[in-house]
Amino acid sequence: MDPLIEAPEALEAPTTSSAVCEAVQAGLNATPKTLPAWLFYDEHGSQLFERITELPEYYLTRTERHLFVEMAPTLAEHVGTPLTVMELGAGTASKTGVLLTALAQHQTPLLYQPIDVSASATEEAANVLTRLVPQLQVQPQIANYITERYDVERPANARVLALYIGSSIGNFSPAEQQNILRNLRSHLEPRDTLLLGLDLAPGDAKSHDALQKAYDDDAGVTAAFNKNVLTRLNREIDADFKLDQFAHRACWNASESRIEMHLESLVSQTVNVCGDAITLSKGETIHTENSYKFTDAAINTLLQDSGFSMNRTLTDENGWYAVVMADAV
Ligand code: AVI
Repeated sequence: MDPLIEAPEALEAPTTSSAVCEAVQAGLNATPKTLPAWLFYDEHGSQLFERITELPEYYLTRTERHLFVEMAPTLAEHVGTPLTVMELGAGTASKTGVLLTALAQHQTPLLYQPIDVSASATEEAANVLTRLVPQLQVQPQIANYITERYDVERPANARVLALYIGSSIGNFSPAEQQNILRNLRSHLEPRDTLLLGLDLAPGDAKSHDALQKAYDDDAGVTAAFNKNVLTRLNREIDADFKLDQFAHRACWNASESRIEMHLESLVSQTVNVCGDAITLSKGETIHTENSYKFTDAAINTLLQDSGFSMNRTLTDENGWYAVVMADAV
């Protein structure tokens, strides 16, 4: 497929080890040092992420699921019928079942179009969802929605409900967020609906401490998720990171409105990466992830700049997380 959005290297997993070397060396020779975010999601990293979503401190997944249960009837009424549902980065679609169950009560059959880079995750989603919602017709597309073209099928007269949930948008820079939504908008028509899940910025409702703990839990699962990128590099490109010489750090960057994850070098050391000797001083960090958090004003601006208008926002009783219904204009 043709590249669609000019994606920074950070978003695309290379397929050869020399390309991995090139991407990793570029990041580790930069100032400050960085590693690309795709490194998180090997098999073990994906399992660790699943465990993160069940942690008491990681409120995002749990809260979003509750909001879906609460809003499903209103959403079904708003979008009406005939309808088709598509989802960007659907993965195993573990939370989508709640919405599809409600929507399928108003329409049979219901066409669901998950788009994801992982064929195995999409297959699992199709199996689980069709058992849960027998009226569902699942039509998956295997594509990287950041860098590849995708299609949205529209059965006669149907409105499209586009799902982009799980706070996935938060792992992209503001420019990338806008590109993703603008590209999505180009597949939609006025009166189609976007359902967007976003994590809210700390403030009166959510303390910095609560946010910090969501990314640095007591059981150390997020620390293991972060350090797993080093294990992956040791295995895949024969690097020699010593895991006990790095510590997981999560910190709030107020001016960028994002939580950053870093790996801090606990000693002065040299690491060999693809024949390159990388030196790290004591206390120096490797920046591994950004997770942007949104104010109401930022959500409005992002939607408006991408061709949507906010219809309704649902937040949990704590005011920590938001699911936004927005109409294509
Ligand atoms: C996948 N993404 C929405 C998660 C987040 O909250 O930004 C990734 C994550 N990183 C650490 N914990 C969870």
